[in-house]
Amino acid sequence: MSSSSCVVHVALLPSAGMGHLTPFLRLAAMLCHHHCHVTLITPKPTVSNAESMLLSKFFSAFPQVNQLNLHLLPSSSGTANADPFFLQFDAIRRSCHLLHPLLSSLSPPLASFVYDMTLISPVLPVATAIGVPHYILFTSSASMFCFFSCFPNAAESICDSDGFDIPGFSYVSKSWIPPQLLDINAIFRKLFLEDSPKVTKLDGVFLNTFEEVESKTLKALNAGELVKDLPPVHALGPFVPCYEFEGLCETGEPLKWLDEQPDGSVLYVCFGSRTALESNQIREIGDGLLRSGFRFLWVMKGNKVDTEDEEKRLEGVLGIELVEKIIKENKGMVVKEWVDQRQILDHSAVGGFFSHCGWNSVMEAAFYGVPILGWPLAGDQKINAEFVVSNGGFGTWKKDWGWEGERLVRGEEIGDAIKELMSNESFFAKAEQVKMVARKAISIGGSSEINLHKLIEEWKKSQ
Ligand code: UPG
Repeated sequence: MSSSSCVVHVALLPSAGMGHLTPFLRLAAMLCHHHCHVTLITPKPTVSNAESMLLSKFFSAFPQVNQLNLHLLPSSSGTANADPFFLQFDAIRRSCHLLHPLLSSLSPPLASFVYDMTLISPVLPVATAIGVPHYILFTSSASMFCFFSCFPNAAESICDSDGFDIPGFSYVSKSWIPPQLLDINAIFRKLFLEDSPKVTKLDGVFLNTFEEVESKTLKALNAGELVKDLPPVHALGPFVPCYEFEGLCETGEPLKWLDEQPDGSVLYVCFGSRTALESNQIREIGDGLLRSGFRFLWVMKGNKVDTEDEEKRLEGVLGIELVEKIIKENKGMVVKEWVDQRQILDHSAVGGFFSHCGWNSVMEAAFYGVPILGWPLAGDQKINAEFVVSNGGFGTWKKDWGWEGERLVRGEEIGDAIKELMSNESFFAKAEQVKMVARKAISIGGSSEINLHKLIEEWKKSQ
């Protein structure tokens, strides 16, 4: 087939957790809007309730998308204390050989296969055997991708040095490197060491970022300055939150409450889909919010994995005294449930975001123009927090607060940091600028839109 008008068939394979699933579904929606035929491979069962709800909403909104279930083999390294999302990465990796019969029988034949960054080693032989152009969606920043692709070379020396330099970004100090990557026995480090050298075997890398905010880093990557023979790295973001399927829940009460607050007055507090802080730290946050004197909407998570029958009452985690104080001061709302973050960030009452700096949250804040107070807790989040400061200037982060659980961050420190964010006009101005640039990148003729368009044209030609 060589017609340029033929339908392009793209298969997508996400990995575990909302932080990985959400960008895949947003990419799938973009491809549908560009008239591609999309097959979404869904590893089953999912870990969290939020993932299964999002998938069912997605398939109702996009009935034209072909769903293929990948029935997972049990994980090999299951222990009671292991992170359930890492166990799921492992289970998906161990089940990837099952993809060959699923993919090779697809009709029309695939023009492209996009899979999660955590699946490189096991998917590579399958994609190569089928002979389809294949790409990873790296669900973090270009700076983090630099770190990922250089990690094997740097791994030995990092342990004995203070850090290393990412072109166009910053010097990454050793304390920003997630502790699991410095632990020679950690699954996460093994995955990095095994997968990273294989990036040169891909046909390309997709990123949920945009050229205007990470241009030097993207240029350095694409000029081969970091890794020889690296395939093209394509910035396709920011991926737009999709009104067609993302209303996971009603988010009724928080939105009603926001409607009653003055413009720009509320700090939104949420640490992503999989962070459950210790209860003493949660209480310090509550104390800090009250001390700041600002209005707040706080989405609290009691468990790493959300379940359908989760306890929604707050007293158990916050303590009755703090709950009563919050009610008495009448300045904040606390919920212990999944909210529709996109609707909250888009609300005119929201003037700041106290975030763990998961990459999706950072891109959403950029898209909606909301300044960030970053408290990076794990993984790529310190690098993402530094992005907010050095690439967009639309926020700040506290470098001495440490990783999750490293030390108890006191309410006083939290209150001061909130005041610093919410009282600084320049953060709002910068956030507004980033929002304009983000929206331009994805509009017709914008850098990310052009990049996606070019890819689809390439796939059409190569069919
Ligand atoms: N979200 C909601 N409602 C909630 C909580 C979260 O809609 O109540 C959404 C949020 O809008 C975002 C996603 O869930 O789209 C969460 O993603 P992210 O902000 O990236 O955080 P994590 O869930 O923690 O993401 C994991 C890693 C993070 C990494 C990211 C992408 O923890 O460090 O950057 O995956 O690889």
